[in-house]
Amino acid sequence: MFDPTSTSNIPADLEAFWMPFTANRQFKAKPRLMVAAQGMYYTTNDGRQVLDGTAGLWCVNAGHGRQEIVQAVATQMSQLDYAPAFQMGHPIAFEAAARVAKMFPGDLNHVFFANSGSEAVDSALKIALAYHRIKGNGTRQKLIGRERGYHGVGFGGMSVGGIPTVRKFFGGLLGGVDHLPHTHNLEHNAFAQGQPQWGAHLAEELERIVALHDASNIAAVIVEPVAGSTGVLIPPVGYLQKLRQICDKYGILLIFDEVISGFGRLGTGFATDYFGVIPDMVCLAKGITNASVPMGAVVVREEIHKAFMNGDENAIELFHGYTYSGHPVACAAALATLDIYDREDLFARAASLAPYWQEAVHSLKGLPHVIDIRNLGLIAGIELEPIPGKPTARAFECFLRAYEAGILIRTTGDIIALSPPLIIEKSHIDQLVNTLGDILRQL
Ligand code: PXG
Ligand code: PLP
Repeated sequence: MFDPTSTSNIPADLEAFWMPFTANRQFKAKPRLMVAAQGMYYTTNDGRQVLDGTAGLWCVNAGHGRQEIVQAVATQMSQLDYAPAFQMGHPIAFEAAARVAKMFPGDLNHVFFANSGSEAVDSALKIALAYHRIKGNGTRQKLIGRERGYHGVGFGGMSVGGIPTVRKFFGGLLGGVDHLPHTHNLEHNAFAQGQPQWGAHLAEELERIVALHDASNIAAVIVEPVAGSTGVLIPPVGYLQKLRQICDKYGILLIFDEVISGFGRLGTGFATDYFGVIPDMVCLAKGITNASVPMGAVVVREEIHKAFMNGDENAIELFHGYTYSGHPVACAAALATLDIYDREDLFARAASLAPYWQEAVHSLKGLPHVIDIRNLGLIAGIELEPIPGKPTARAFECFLRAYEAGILIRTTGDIIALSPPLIIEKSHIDQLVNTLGDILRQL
């Protein structure tokens, strides 16, 4: 039997669990199991402390084992475990929505709850389509994503997403989708610190897409303000502003997928604040509950929400929702999490650490195989030269050695992505970067 308190046990049956986004056979031959976590560190099944350089999967922004969240969740679960989400309510969902809405500027003031980033994305895309239809613009059905974008794994998010392996096995996907080019360019931007100077003009490709399809057929553009999953692509200076201008010019909704960039990752509440660009909808997940309980959300502008609140008062305005939309336990976790962010001023803390972080990660320049380093807020991407004929192998080897050496990093392709909890100390940054440097030197 698996004893979750033991630090050495490996479950006898590893077979039944089909692991997500994992090389299952390789993993099960030599499992890497976490059995506990506190603050900046995981405890592994073989009893080692591993520094969390990735905040789980970009989500444990307040660090691990936060007792305030544990207490809030336990209290909520004993008081009201669940109530129907459709045609019924419970107070804490309203409280959580108002609290999230208050974090956003302008008229981004309504919140639709989901249970993951993927669901948040599919909800936003559906709201965009329904909005245009309700406004009498039912021909606006095309959705525009971006090459190398990641928007989760629902059919909507997969279709607007631009990572080939996430798409190619799954048939025709949604029709009527087109993609902007990605902004990655080593020739112009290698080793840029913070936002690269070159590339704002790539937003003008949206003009070409509009010319091709006509604005009257386009519902929305969705982008990650900072692309995470694909290996950390920082938007060039002026790029997001230009996208906003072109969307405005043609009545196209702009959706920011802030599943990773939200909740302090850039040293501000959201990328929306960092770049000073206000989209029409924002997708959230991950850091909204510090990853303690699954939750996703879409923040929607007043004008969009208002368009639905018309017609017969008995009519359901949006035929969309999840059994667990606004789940009381997730809402309790969200409120406790947002309290921690406020009380410990963690977004400002991330901003104040960002210069040290930038200097630390860029100190790896010049080490073997490192062909680019990029950073913003408490994010870094370190791109390695692939082994000829063996893409991803070099970075994955680096990941395995890092785990053995006591640091958790994330790799995608041949890119190392770092995104630590915002509670990280300078000494942890040193540990992370020095350990990684040693590994790169020996790779
Ligand atoms: N949008 C964005 C921008 C994301 O980064 C999703 C949507 C989907 O969220 P869910 O909760 O359905 O997974 C994501 C998720 C990685 C990594 O290592 C990134 C994600 C998930 C898992 C791993 O880059 N992003
Ligand atoms: N499948 C079936 C058969 C269902 O009855 C439901 C919800 O009632 C779902 C899927 C969707 O589940 P959820 O609301 O948790 O997304």
